[in-house]
Amino acid sequence: MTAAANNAAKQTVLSAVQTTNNLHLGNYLGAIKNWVNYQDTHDCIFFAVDMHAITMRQNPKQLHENTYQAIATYLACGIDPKKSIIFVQSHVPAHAELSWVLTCHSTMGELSRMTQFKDKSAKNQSSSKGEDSIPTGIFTYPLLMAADILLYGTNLVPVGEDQKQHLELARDLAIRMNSSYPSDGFDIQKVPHGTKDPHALFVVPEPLIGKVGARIMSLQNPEAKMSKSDPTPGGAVFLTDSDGDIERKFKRAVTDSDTEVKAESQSDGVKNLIQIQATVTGETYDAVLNKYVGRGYGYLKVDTGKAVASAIAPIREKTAEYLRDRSHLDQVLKAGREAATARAEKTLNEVYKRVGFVRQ
Ligand code: AQP
Repeated sequence: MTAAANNAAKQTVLSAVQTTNNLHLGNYLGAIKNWVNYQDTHDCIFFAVDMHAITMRQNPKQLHENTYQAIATYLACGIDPKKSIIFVQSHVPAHAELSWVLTCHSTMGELSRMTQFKDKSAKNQSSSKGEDSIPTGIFTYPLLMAADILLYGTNLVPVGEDQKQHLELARDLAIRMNSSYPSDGFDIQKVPHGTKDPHALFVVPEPLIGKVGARIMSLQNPEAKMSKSDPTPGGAVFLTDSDGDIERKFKRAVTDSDTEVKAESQSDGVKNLIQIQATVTGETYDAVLNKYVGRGYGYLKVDTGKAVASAIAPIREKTAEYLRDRSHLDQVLKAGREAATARAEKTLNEVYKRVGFVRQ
């Protein structure tokens, strides 16, 4: 059965977080909090992406620890191995294998147009070494991401604004491969325009926009998204931070040169604080805004810090508990690896067969 045919009653949702550092408030509010809700309505696949993480040089011990930390955090946030497939990307070799096939079906031009490649390579480019300082993995990263998605017959991919272009590439590749490699007896050239191969190789994935926390910004540079690799101290609130650290980070959050909250317009820093408080408490943006209009920024910072600290505390405690029992985490990962491998290998076999590789 091809991945396309493997579309059971529920639609498949797939998402992941890179293991470049501990997870932060943006990962929780923008991604994992939504994943928890999808579990009751969708066929869910969530994994930790260690292979993407090494596109930038990582400390091996730290990467190893971050990977367990990510899986423990998923469980602590409510991702349930009985409802979802949970695994580590490098445990399923089909990701790297399909990525190579996709590499051979993409062009330098389309990868060069990826804005994340342009941004990350600009950051990485030292004046003395030029292009020699840009890891090739940053360039080919979207192809591994396309493989992650296409292996599982994914219908829906929860994506942030910054990942939309990569999803678009995954869609283009799925369409290109479906038309280049139709199923036996289905000649795409000889059928009426627009006819769909009922046994298409890949499902063409769609973006899924989450209900909450679309984009959480850095507390120190509110024009940039909160990021694991942000070097500015206090910019990111990690899910491992103590209550005291969280409250301190919010007290020091950058706002603007005004002193009090205005009803008519808010700076990026103030908007971010309101958005975070609203997402954490479940209130609307306007309801939070109305509580602070005419009051000093300090009140908004303190209350938001407290709200975030009380939302994160149970996650931090449960994560630490899961991390104390590595053999349980390993069992969860083994079951996840087996379930993911079974699905991924079906797709990969079909891909290899259709491109003409000899199968044994
Ligand atoms: N600031 C954010 N606000 C809302 N959602 C966010 N996500 C990440 N940052 C925010 C969402 O979390 C999921 C996993 O993202 P990721 O960690 O794999 O990669 P990223 O988007 O590149 O996150 P970082 O923290 O910026 O990682 P580094 O610094 O390692 O590159 C995605 O769904 C993402 O939208």
